[in-house]
Amino acid sequence: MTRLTTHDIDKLDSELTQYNLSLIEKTGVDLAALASFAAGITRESFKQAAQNHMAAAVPITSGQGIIGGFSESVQSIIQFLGFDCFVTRAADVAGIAEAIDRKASIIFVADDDRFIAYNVGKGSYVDNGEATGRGYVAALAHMAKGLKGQEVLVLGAGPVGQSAVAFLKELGAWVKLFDIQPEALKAYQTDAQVTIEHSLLEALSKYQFILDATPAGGFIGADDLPHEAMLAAPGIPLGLKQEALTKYERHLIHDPLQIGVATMLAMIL
Ligand code: 2YJ
Repeated sequence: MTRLTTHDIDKLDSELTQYNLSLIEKTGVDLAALASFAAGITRESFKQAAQNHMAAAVPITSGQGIIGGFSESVQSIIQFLGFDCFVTRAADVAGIAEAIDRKASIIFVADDDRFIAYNVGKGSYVDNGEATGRGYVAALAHMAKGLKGQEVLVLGAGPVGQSAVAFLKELGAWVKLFDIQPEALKAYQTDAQVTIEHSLLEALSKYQFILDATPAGGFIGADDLPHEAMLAAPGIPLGLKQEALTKYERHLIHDPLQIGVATMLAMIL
């Protein structure tokens, strides 16, 4: 799993408005609408829920430690969606205690392996991998003006890819799934809505709609994809090579944190 760096997120806060406008341009809807759709709630009820919640982001020092600006970026995204959110002064367990003392009802915490949003009242949590998979499918579905009956290539059968496959199936898409590790595909061998792809290059050339949930960077060239390709790419670093990025930028959804965090929030309410 890729670990974010400060560099990935250093402009996130100041560019959220612009980011949201570019999402609208590409998908027709904004971040709140995509997250609501991914969570299966209405945009109205998402907006409404902001009145009843206080969120907190707790920095976690374990493993490789705090990523400068990570908790603050989570806070910015949540505030951008109209919710109150604070970053705790204390880290780790003391930070969780502080969040609860200060009446947080939703707590965001991440270490090197997991990133979760915990609903204090309900005692339930949402994982970033699952939320990211759903959120990017929501973005791709809007870009494609619906995915029912469409073929969608999913690259990577890790937590994000698995969640994407599940949501694509809910939406009635035909999933084409590739992973460099064949063991990761075992669970899908008898799935009538999922076809396993064995050649990456062949698969890339065949499908218009692509969800890249791999942690691999720079493996998709400009000539590898159909001209009309649309991509949702949660993976970091980006799978597209520079020349492919230039060619497909207007039909590419890719961000370090925004869609995942927004969808975690919508799902945990
Ligand atoms: O609190 C902090 O600043 C750090 N402990 C944050 C660590 C963030 N974690 C990651 O970037 C990991 N890759 C986990 C993210 C899971 C994404 N599905």
